[in-house]
Amino acid sequence: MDTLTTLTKRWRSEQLMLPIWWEEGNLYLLDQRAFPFKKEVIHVSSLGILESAIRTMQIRGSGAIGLCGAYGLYLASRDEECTLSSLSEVAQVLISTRPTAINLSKTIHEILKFCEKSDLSLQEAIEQIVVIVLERQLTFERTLGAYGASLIDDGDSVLTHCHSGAYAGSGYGGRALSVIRAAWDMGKKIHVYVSETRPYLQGARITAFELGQLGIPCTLITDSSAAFLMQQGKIQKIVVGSDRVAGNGDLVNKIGTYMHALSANYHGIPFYTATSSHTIDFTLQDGLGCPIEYRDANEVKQIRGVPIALDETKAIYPSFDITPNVLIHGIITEKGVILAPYTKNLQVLKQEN
Ligand code: RUB
Repeated sequence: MDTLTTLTKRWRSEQLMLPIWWEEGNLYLLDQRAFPFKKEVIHVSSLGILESAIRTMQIRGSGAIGLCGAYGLYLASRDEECTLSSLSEVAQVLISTRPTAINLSKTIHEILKFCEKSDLSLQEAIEQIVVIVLERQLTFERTLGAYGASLIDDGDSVLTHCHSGAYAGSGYGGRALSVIRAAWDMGKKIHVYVSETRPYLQGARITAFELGQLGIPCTLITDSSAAFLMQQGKIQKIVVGSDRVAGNGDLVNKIGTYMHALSANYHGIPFYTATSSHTIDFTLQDGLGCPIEYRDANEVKQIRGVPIALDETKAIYPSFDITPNVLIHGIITEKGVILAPYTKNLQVLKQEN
């Protein structure tokens, strides 16, 4: 079995685009706030640096922050005085950094549970389970990508929102871009519309950049252009990622997702979310029960530090929204494409949780 060091080496040789990695005894991540103009590497020499990187969205995306939780526990376990109880405290701090994407808390709880049962030392146990978590996530991305690609036709223009790609996941394609990447690799001549995703601009800064690196043709649009392009017959499919999916199939994802789903529904365009079993929250009967993160409203009043509104202007910044299951054509997972009725059909993923 790989260690974290050998896993990174192997993944590098597979040309994966890693958002966070372990190398020569140190943890590193790419500062996604610097994209697309610079690739700035942050040396994560302490838990405080990691915690702040998640809170300030130097690293973001549901899959990637789940991996941050895993690496954070590993970092903590390298302290000789680390115990299961001090690890639980670290876990609480990490979980508190971002409330909506469920991968963070689920991954952390899975690791703590594994450690409680393991006969290995805490550090060895955590390294073993972190490698398992990383490998599994990459496998999920590739598998769900292949299932999702079957829904995309040659010649389609696909709209995606926010950034659900390699840098938001383990390094292959996250979720939505795994589908797009797999379709492209199958030889389907597709084109991607990328909505910019105000205010952090994940679409403009990261999705367009990543698609460019893969050589997949894409066009950047403002978030508000999507309905018009659908009306003009320019968009054939919509594929987005997922921060959490409730047991009934309601989707919690980046703010603006709901608006795209409503437009798609009106125009009869299939709207899909790509996800995996560890993002389904079976404790949530519907999406309305999901905690929605509100971020600093000042981010709405500026674009990359440049003010666009008066200081006294009031703003609000809900970071995620809830798309009701009736607007979702299918849920792409590592076990195939799940169709409605979701409460019943998602059960196939339950044992994975
Ligand atoms: C990220 C976001 C992405 C999801 C889905 O939000 O909403 O659409 O994480 O991507 P933020 P994936 O940028 O605020 O973290 O399903 O691939 O994780």
